Amino acid sequence: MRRKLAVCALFCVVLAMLPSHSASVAVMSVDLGSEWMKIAIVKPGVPMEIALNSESRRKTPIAVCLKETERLFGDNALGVSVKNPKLVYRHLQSLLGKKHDNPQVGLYQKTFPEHQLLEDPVRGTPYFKYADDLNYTPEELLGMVLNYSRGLAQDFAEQPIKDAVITVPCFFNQAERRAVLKVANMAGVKVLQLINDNTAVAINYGVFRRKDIDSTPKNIMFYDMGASSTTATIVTYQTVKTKDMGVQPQVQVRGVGFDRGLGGFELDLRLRDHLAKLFNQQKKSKKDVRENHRAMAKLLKEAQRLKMVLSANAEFTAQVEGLMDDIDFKARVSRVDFEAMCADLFERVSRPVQDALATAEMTSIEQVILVGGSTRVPKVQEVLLKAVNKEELGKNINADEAAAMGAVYQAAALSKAFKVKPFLVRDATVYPIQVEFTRETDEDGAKTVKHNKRILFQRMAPYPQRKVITFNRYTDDFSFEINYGDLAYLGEEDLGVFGSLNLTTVKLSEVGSSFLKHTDAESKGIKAHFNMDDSGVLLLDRVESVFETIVEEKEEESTLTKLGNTISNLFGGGSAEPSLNATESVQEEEEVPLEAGKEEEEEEAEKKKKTEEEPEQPKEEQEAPKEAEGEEKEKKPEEAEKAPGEEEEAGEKKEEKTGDAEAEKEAEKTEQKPQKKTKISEEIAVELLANDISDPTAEDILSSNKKLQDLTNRDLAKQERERMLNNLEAFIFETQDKLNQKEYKQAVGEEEKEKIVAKLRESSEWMDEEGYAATTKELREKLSELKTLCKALFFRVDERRKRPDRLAALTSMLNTSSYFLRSAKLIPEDDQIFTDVELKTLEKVINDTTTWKTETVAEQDKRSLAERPVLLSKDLEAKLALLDREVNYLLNKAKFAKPKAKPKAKNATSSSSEKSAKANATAEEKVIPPAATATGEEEATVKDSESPKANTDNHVGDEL
Ligand SMILES: *[C@@H]1O[C@H](CO)[C@@H](O)[C@H](O)[C@H]1NC(C)=O
Ligand SMILES: *[C@@H]1O[C@H](CO)[C@@H](O)[C@H](O)[C@H]1NC(C)=O
Ligand SMILES: *[C@@H]1O[C@H](CO)[C@@H](O)[C@H](O)[C@H]1NC(C)=O
Ligand SMILES: CC(=O)N[C@H]1CO[C@H](CO)[C@@H](O)[C@@H]1O
Repeated sequence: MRRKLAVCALFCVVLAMLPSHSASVAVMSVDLGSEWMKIAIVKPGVPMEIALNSESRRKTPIAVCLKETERLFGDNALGVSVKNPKLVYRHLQSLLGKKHDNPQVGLYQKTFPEHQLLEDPVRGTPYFKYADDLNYTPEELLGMVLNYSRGLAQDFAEQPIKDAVITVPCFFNQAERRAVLKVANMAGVKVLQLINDNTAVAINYGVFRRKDIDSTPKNIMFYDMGASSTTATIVTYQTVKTKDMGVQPQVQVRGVGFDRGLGGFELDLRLRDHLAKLFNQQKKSKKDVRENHRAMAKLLKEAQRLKMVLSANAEFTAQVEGLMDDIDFKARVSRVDFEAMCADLFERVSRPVQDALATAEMTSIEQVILVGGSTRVPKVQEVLLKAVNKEELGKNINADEAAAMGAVYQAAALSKAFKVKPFLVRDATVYPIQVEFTRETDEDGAKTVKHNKRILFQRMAPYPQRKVITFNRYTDDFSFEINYGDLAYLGEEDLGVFGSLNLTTVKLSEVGSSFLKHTDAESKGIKAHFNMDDSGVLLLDRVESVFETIVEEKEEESTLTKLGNTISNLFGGGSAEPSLNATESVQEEEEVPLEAGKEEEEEEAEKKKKTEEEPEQPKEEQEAPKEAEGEEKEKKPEEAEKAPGEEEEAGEKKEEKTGDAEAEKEAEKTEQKPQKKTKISEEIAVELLANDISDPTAEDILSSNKKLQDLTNRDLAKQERERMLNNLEAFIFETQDKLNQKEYKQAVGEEEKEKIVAKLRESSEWMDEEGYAATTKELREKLSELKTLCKALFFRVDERRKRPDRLAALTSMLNTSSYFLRSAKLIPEDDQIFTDVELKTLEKVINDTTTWKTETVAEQDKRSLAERPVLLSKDLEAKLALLDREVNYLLNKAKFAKPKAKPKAKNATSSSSEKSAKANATAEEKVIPPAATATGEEEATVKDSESPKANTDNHVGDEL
């Protein structure tokens, strides 16, 4: 704890919690790899920690074992994979967002032949056939794992957690990102953000080096080789000026290179296959070991160990006992052998570096930092060192945990429950996205079809970012396509894995009716508002048909403006907006707070980038705008068709200003002063058709959720049964043991003992014979029966244990109170602060308590230990409390009493009957009720005619 606080103070990472949040404020991150996941949490007072799993380990295998009666996760699931590989599902990441015919799905099937992957007839996606009538999608299986990760985080944080930042590989495309969001949805996890894993690493690196970041850009490459893929990411650290937060450090992703298939697991598989070959060569069995799934699973496990050992040693003997048909396997493998069989893989190490440099348009970087477990392989480092042309590689971050830690920092920043020092993050889109549309034109009576493309997001365009595209030539319903841009740089193999190059068909309706509604207004085009959100997911926020009217009367103008604004506000609310794919976290309008001050720079950067890249994409970039401008000028007087124009905006706030096209600016120049314009916006209905991977239907989602919930309930029921079984076993055992202890022997009656012993024996036999098949209910009833039978005995023993202490306390209290009473009575009448009633009341309590004590102790002494006691601990406690209250009340009165100036009216003392005395005694007396002292009040006059005790919360007056 102290260490944690020290860490907190040192880095000031999470400064404080806002008081408005009380209940569940902890947030988590999951670094969701293909083989492992690492979980981190932040909760108030405990900033940024890796959550240990139930085996107290810092990383957990991504695996789920579906047994007939229960599920196992993590290491437990992996343990089963050697004995029964068919039950264990892992490496699920590569199946997300893919069609069944994707090469990666084929590769998966080849790697895990024990599983059967079939094709969903509607979506074309793969699913696992588990049993005749039971299938699981990769999303469902990963959803189970993610839900399990949440459980681990909650156990570690000791509070419920819902919000998470989840890492994804930077090369994940739209379908793959949406698939992860679906997984999270099934797991009941609210995604604050999907973050690219290297970006999370870069945040972690930067956050702990804030002081070193200044206005001079520093370029750093993170080279991450994980289990199944490799990425190289170049980022720039630099301080930037923001509008709201002053100068703050920022990390911007500048270049990305990756290899989807290069990773440690491929090395493992090569080693496994090598071991299989060696075993077959040894000819100890007639069968081919490669046909035996279980043997191959054992070899894979040994291969993974072998790889690790060969990172440190030049040679090692792999061995597996009883590999197949009770035949042991043993073979020596050298590092040289290993490097030879993976030579082609090691050759691929440098490509991501070159790609990252090329996309960043850099030739060198300051430092290369290693991330990911597989960078520990010596050959990888050797090749990499050459590729980056450096003296050494940076190993100064925790290669395994940096991503989880960076992601949880981001989670804290996004959750609003924590105050986090701003650290601005600008990620980059790895794949360009464009809008395409065709239009029929009628030129000289000849119909021609024109195909148009507009780049929406360039390759490496920063995000989160909003963009608007304006269609100026449409007056009726139309549709357009959202597709990926030119991905030729990916190469054939990656393109095969990438899947569909087409994203979404957007069908607009009510365009025509919007024009009919505003025949007297000038159309400013159909504006489609896009948002590349924090998670790198493209959303179509809304589409509007914008008109402008020219109004002379000021009054009328303002009402119209109001109306227009109201409408756009309604549409801008974002609640029921059509979207390509919505995550809860991205729809808030006030998002991107960190980016607020960056609009101008962002725009400039955009322009710069554009001009730089223009030569690469001459057709899309240069032709279209020219054509648009040209036509626009020509046709303007006629107010007929307008050319589709493109505009971009850097942030939400720019929208109002830049929302109006260039044409408008020109119009303003010519006819400016006298008239004012009013913008009217009509929402356009949008229908979205997915062309990559269609979303599961509402029924699919319901059925998935139910499937997962049923399994969770089953697991919980099983846990509950096990708990009950343990409780019953423990109770029987403990009670048998107790009956041999002196305390219990003394307290138990003969008959009672016989009964209990008999029942225990019976229960014990029942447990042996039927207990292991018994239901939770039966177990619970059995336990309850036993408890009832033993209740009286346990009570007696317990009472006897407690009695001496309680009795001594009461005796001591009686002594003190009596002493206090005697002293109080000795106060001379003139100085007396206590009324007669008060003193009498105390005396009576003392008398009564003494009497009760004497009588009850005498009664108790007559009883044997096996009889129900009469001197009960709860009664002793009650008497003690009563005396304590009475004495305290008087002590308090004494403490705040003022010396008497004059004897008061005699009425009070002269009365002999208690009741009348009570009625008058306290009138106009100055009393501070005990309750008031706590609040620091000086005095309070009690005008109540009843007992002064009635005025105190914790003072029960005279019920005795
Ligand atoms: C993808 O989009 C392009 C351009 O809109 C279109 O020509 C092509 O037919 C589409 N491909 C598929 C498979 O839908
Ligand atoms: C308390 O007991 C004493 C002595 O037994 C007796 O004199 C006194 O009157 C009793 N007081 C009350 C209030 O019962
Ligand atoms: C004293 O008693 C008399 C008569 O019973 C009453 O009028 C008077 O108000 C009392 N004084 C006080 C201070 O209670
Ligand atoms: C599959 C999925 O998450 N679809 C969502 C897409 O966006 C709409 C609009 O917010 C949601 O209602 C869907 O659930």
